[in-house]
Amino acid sequence: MSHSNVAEIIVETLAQAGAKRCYGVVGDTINQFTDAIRRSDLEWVHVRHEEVGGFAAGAEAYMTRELALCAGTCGPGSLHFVNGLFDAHRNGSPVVFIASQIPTSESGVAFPQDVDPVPIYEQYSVFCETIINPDQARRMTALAAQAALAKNGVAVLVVPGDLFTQTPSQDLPFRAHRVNPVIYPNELELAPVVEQLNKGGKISIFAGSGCEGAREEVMALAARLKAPIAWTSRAKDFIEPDNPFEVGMTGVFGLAGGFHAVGECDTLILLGCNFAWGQFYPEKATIIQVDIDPQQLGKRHPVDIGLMGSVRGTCAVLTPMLKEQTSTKWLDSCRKQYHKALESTAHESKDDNLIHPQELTLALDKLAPDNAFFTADGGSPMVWMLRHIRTRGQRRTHASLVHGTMANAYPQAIGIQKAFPDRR
Ligand SMILES: Cc1ncc(C[n+]2csc(CCOP(=O)(O)OP(=O)(O)O)c2C)c(N)n1
Repeated sequence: MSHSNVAEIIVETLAQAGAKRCYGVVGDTINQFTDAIRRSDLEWVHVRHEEVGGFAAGAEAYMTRELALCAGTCGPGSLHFVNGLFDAHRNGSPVVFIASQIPTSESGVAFPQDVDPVPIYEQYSVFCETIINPDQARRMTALAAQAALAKNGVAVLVVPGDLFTQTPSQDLPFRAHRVNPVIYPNELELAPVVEQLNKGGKISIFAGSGCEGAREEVMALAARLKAPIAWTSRAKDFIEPDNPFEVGMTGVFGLAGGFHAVGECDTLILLGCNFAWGQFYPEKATIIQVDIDPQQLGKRHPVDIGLMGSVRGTCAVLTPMLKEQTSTKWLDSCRKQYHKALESTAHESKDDNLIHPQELTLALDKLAPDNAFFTADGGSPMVWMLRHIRTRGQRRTHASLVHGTMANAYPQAIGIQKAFPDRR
């Protein structure tokens, strides 16, 4: 017989998995859970609207790569998290969301506030299950945390309010396991890639968010191929700093350098890149795609060679197999276009008395510390941030880039500030 109740077991299992704080609004069906948090080392962060909690948890988890939590009351409380948590999930943030539910005795009889969160959250989550028996509490919580951390997304745990105070008949030591394997293609799979890249010509790299933690390896590949590196908005922080191959973004946020590097190359290497707008892919080039998730291969545009592997692991084995290219003509032309376009969009209109947003962004870029975090709302603010804030190593940027919602910047900043109180 366990001495802990379900609320205490959930809190303990999540803290063990690395969680530090939980965002939400207290009340009715969640009260026993928040009381267990009060008696633990976890911090409860009160918000006025749950959407803020979803954004804050998502941004905290995005920047720390550790678990962040949020918790909602039954019905409207848990519903309010939708935009924040869809954003967190689509940004690849490991978050566990405790969606409390009406008491089991009232289930199925249209009790006030009854809303089934499962069909809502299962479409954008890595785990979405209900604890229906106290004996499941530790196992289900461990599996939720494990799914969020391993699959980088939101895990939803639905808990009827009356279960929180119940005590399981047995409580086995289930816990979340963390994995971090190095995955790369075998030699047979790499052979056609080596053959294609050794032909030389106009080779470009298009780096996506899968390049997180792979900066050195991507740079070494570009150096060997003399390839310009274009990046997606979510790869900016990992690829932009101190990069002699930089050509910026393509697409509607991008500028000439990235647009030409991607659209007019002979060979395009997509590295952990899930760029969704087909019209910006090249018409004739040979396309090689590397992704840790094989389901992403050829998803956005037809590709010639699809490889499963982490960007870091794949570049590390591929680069030494390649001939060193010597001509920098293609790289130089793309870089020249990028820097020219960056300069001209930064100072678009100077002949009136208005403060143009690009100038304001440049001023922030100049004055902010080298390790500052920047968040920007959906709309043009995020375009100015992505173009004109130079990340310089420790700086980080965040916005609602896949979900594309609005009013995200302030709540995301709350979560980041909580996790990094000493940085701006
Ligand atoms: C929640 C939400 N509502 C509406 C939209 C559609 N939308 C995207 S950008 C935008 C305009 C944003 O306007 P503003 O904040 O003034 O920025 P700007 O016009 O400078 O882009 C709108 C309405 C959205 N993406 N998300």
